[in-house]
Amino acid sequence: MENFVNQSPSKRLCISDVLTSPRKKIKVEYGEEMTEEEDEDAVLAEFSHPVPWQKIEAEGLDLDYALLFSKEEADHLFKKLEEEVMYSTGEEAKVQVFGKVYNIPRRQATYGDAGLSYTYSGMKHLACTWTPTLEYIRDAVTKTTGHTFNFVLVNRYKDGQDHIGEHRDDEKELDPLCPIASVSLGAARDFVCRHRDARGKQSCRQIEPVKLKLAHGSLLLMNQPTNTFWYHSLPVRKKVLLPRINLTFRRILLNK
Ligand SMILES: O=C(O)CCC(=O)C(=O)O
Repeated sequence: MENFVNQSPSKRLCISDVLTSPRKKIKVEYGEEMTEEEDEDAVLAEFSHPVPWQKIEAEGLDLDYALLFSKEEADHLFKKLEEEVMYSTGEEAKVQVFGKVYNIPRRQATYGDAGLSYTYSGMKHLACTWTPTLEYIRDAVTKTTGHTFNFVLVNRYKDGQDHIGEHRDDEKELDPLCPIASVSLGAARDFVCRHRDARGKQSCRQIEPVKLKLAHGSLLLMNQPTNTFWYHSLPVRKKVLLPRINLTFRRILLNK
């Protein structure tokens, strides 16, 4: 298996250029950090879901990764989302790439505050009203990170054939001060980040991709300026037979 930065506790520590003491740090609200030894009790008192964070850094890349929900809670949330989320059909289930329109290789839905919309890959997506489970997860992410979100993009991958190609979430209507918070439920999937200067045949630099396995119940924060310099994708994995739901909570700027 390749260099996955969160593959196993023993492997984590080998990749010292992208990780900073993953087991020693707990991230607290508004980005401060303190050691477990120093103030574990205060952290446990403050958050309903105490989460050990891993910081993953590379040139222009800044990610935080943690397990947010226990297996039991994640199982329950997955089941509730399967009941509640209504996925897009028709034109909204298509994507435009270099002027050509394709069916997306997964299912998608957009939820958020009243009146919000988000345009990506050439299609405008209106927000449906938050469901109770999406609100619950959004509030758990806010409680843990200190950031508020007014929109979520839901991606459902029926199995490892479903995927998302390399892209950046760099639309101008996204608030640059707010990270994109990605919650994963269901089958663990590989998540690959590639620097914009190290992509394809025209690549002008050799920069190693950063690869993570996004676990059931996990939370990944894509902090600034990650989406300026790095593309991300969820590649096809034929051996994955189970479904996965991913929620990317975002803050959309009003009047953009
Ligand atoms: O499913 C994932 O983990 C990735 C989703 C994604 O790339 C996006 O919502 O922009």
